[in-house]
Amino acid sequence: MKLIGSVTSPYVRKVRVVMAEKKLDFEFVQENVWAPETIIQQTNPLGKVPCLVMEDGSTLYDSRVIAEYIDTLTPVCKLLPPNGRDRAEVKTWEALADGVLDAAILVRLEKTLRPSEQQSPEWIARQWSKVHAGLRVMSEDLGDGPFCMGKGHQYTLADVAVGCALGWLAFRFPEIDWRGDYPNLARLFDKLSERASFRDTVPSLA
Ligand code: GSF
Repeated sequence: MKLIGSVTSPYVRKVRVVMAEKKLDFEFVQENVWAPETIIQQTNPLGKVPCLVMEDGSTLYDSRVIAEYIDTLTPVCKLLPPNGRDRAEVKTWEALADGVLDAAILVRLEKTLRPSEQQSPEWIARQWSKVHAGLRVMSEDLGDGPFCMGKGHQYTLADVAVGCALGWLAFRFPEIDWRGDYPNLARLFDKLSERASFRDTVPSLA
């Protein structure tokens, strides 16, 4: 399997963490989707990473589809409950974490790609409100539990997604004090950061 991605994308990181937890081998092919010469659309018409290319050349996107698929490949470290309400709950955590990222990334793109006179403060404020509401709900739902899913559950894809979202906020928007505002998210993040899967995929500019 070939994973097309970048070392800064939090969605790509989510897939890399899942691959590592499942102890699966893959080739990591780095692609700068913002470069004019990018060929990402040959594998993903949406022009986005991550994109998984399988042995027969067929492709999967986006990160949620890839993560769900990879979890079925081996029983090692099951990250999604098999069915029912629990599975939907893990997927909702993932949607929340990805949604926080979607909003924060829109802010980043607005601020980095648009000339300042064309930027919309209302649009930016709208996206920030999603980020802050999302963080608040993550913290409330985590409570004092050891992982995102409550009683009877261990580490799941919910924790992977939340860890990647928090890690990316720390990387691109260190001024957002989610650690100070939500010590329980900081506690979870620090615990996740000790795992080899997270340690080996810390976002970097290199
Ligand atoms: C988001 C992928 C995405 O926006 C997923 O895979 O979960 N819902 C999708 N990827 C960004 C890179 S990044 O900001 O992480 C991307 O490839 N953007 C290129 C573009 O043209 O939007």
